[in-house]
Amino acid sequence: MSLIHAKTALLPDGWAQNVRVRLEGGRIAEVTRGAEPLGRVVQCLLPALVNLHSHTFQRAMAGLTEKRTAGQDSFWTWRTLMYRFLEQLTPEDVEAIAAMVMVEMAEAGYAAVAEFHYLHHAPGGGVYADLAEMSTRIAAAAAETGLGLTHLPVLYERGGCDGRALTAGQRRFGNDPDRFAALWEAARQGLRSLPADTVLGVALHSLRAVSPAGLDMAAGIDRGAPVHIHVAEQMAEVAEVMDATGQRPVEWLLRHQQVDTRWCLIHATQMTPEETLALARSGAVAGLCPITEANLGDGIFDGQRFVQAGGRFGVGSDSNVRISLSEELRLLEYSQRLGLKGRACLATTERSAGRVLFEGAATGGAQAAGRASGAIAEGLWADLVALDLSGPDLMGVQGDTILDTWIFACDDRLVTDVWSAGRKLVTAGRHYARDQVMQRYGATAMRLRGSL
Ligand code: NGQ
Ligand code: ZN
Repeated sequence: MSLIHAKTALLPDGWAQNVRVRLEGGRIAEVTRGAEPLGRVVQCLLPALVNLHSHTFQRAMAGLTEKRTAGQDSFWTWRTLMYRFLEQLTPEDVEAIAAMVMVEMAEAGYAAVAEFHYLHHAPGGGVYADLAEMSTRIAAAAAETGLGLTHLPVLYERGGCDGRALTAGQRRFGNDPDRFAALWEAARQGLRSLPADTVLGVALHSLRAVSPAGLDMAAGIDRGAPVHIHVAEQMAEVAEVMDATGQRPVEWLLRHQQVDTRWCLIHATQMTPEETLALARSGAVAGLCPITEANLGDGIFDGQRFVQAGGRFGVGSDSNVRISLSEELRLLEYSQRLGLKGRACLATTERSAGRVLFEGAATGGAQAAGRASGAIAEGLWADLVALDLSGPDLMGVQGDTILDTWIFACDDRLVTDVWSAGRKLVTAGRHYARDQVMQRYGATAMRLRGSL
């Protein structure tokens, strides 16, 4: 059992002062307002977020893809570089990179990650002795770093909507539905040694890479588990799905699957207003990755319309080109401002932009990850983050302005402490395993960088 005392805390019904949180068995056992200071004293306590979309391995190519390679570089030329990069990754590399990413996520204020995991096989496409070798490596990184894990093995069947074969660069991802079912079961075994907050879900890579039959099979593999899919990220993707089905990707998915609260639609940057409203009504989470979407030139999510219609959203760091929770939320709001030529686009009359962003991403991220968290409330996992309010920007600041100042004027260096299901990951801004993880990562990344 342990106690945290927060001078100010964001509770489900708003800000409260002198809040004592009692942790037991990884969960929040009791929340008391107006308490005397006992236990670990922090200045500001918030629910820690789930990072709802990540491909950890892409972290090691951050910064290496910003040069001109074609007449006009694009998402698709970046993808070619990404395929070239991943060709040489060993299981040891994948584990070393994942551990580094998880340390960085924790230090940014995330308590958990939903890892959209599609790099399954050996170079050339041969299977490892353990079909879920790579999943087991992600699990090992989670065990070493303590970050909460929602593991999402990804079905990837084909090179495009017309059923074309996988290209050489895609062979490491490929499975037919039967082998995928076996891999998914093996992944469950690989997660066995992880703590009780671990979740196994499922993902479909995209409507390009998964057949309608594959989609039915994977979405039905566990009716209680989260289902994620990359949807409508690029214009060329919309055109390809239109060509094959006569419908736009989000439109097609909403008509052909029972898209409800266990679904998370990643990106959804290309939607008509009708699709945006229909997605908001479905109860599914829109998984937004504003930093990566900007980096890859995806376009702008129709956020104001979606949020005003009651749509649920969360944020993820996707390519991990930069891992920063505050920047992810800032860019989500700023992209709306740039598109709409307005200000405070996601704010309501009662709640500031920072508050809407943070609370929305807290509850949406938890829903998308199938994780009982996202608020400081009894019974939920103790996923908590503490901020330092003693610096020049935050001295004397209260309420929603704390979140606005963190998100729009500061960065993740305000994060002092992070707990994931009660595990203490970060103290004084540093993850407990940072040194050992960084040493291993440094050697790995130096070697890999030569390939791009
Ligand atoms: C991925 N990334 O799977 O890593 C994709 C690129 C694709 C993003 N969608 C590959 N951001 O979509 O085919
Ligand atoms: Zn992605």
